[in-house]
Amino acid sequence: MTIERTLSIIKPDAVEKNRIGSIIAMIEARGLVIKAMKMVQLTRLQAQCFYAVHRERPFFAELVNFMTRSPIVVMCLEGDNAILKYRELMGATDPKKSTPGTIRHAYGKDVQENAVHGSDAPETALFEIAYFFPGFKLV
Ligand code: FUP
Repeated sequence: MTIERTLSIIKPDAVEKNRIGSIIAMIEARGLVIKAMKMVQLTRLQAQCFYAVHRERPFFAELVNFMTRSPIVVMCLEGDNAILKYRELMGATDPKKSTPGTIRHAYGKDVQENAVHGSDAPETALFEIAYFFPGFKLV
């Protein structure tokens, strides 16, 4: 058993579609436990800093516009192998290539409006959890 924590975001598109509860139900059904949660609307600066790793990518400006257009729900999830388990539950970045049963297959539209975010590695999870929940126990 490797108990991990990971950061999950329900993105603006899914919040606008009133899917917060449906997505949380999928997360809980997968055995992941919500250890912290809040609903916030990101400023442009907050979105730019969170996605700083993508700042040179051609889609960066659009991504910041999208992530700031409506509130998001941010959660710290915990469970055995939580990082990979949640990535599998999210499905492929492009919802059209995602597997049935995944969150992005159910609620995503395209590579930008893909309903959810999840940390992709232990170091990323540490940074992302601390970014949204400063002072929170990280592991
Ligand atoms: P993922 O880890 O599955 O969220 O996907 P990536 O790390 O490849 O992409 C990071 C973010 O950039 C995702 F939220 C989706 C977004 N993105 C775009 O907005 N446009 C693109 O063409 C590709 C990715």
